[in-house]
Amino acid sequence: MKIDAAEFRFGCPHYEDIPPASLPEFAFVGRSNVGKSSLINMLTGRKELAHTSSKPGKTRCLNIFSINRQWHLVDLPGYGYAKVSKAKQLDFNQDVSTYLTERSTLEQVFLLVDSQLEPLEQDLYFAQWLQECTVPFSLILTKTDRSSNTTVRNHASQFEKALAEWKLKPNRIFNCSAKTGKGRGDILQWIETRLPKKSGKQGKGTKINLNWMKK
Ligand SMILES: Nc1nc2c(ncn2[C@@H]2O[C@H](COP(=O)(O)OP(=O)(O)O)[C@@H](O)[C@H]2O)c(=O)[nH]1
Ligand SMILES: [Mg+2]
Repeated sequence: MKIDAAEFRFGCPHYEDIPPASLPEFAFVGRSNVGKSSLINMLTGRKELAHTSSKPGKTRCLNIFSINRQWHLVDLPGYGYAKVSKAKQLDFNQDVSTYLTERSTLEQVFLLVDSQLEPLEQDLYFAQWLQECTVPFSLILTKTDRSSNTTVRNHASQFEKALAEWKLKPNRIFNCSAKTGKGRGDILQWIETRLPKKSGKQGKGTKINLNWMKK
């Protein structure tokens, strides 16, 4: 998939304020600092689209980007904030969990995990929760350029083992590096196969709900 257009559409901490469901959505989520913003910039080929920050917990909004006016990339707040209060953390998680369980156009979640680390319980619990809520997900092992191929392979197979033990079934597992661009083609191609085929005809009678703009 060639990315012709990537535009920031909307950013808000609360689920009830986000625009009504329209295009197919692919959401990206993971612990703070896992490399989510860097990956989004790498996938879209835009250097500053998702703000890359070294401060954990800075991305607190559900951010929606329109890609090729065909699908939405949704950047969800990271979980496991170190520097936000427990009460706030709960707040953010509530909005994320509502989004993940109620958004009708959500096609799939990409759960990012750090390839430099052995599988973390926190990530496995999150994957378990997704599966219990019947939210389809794939795993992305990030920052593969930072370790040797052997280390990445070891961690990947530890992950596969843990997934089997926890009876978790991701659609796919991708290896990625925002630095080298590894995995970009695979992920974009995978997303493309999930998009409705372009018919060349205008969709008839598609009602757009604009109520949210009137608030
Ligand atoms: N070498 C390398 N560094 C990365 C990669 N992805 C992210 N980083 C670095 O990891 C840190 C956290 O990345 P960021 O994208 O802000 O993580 P986020 O908190 O999940 O959005 C930053 O210093 C990035 O430059 C990668 O693929 N390779
Ligand atoms: Mg970020």
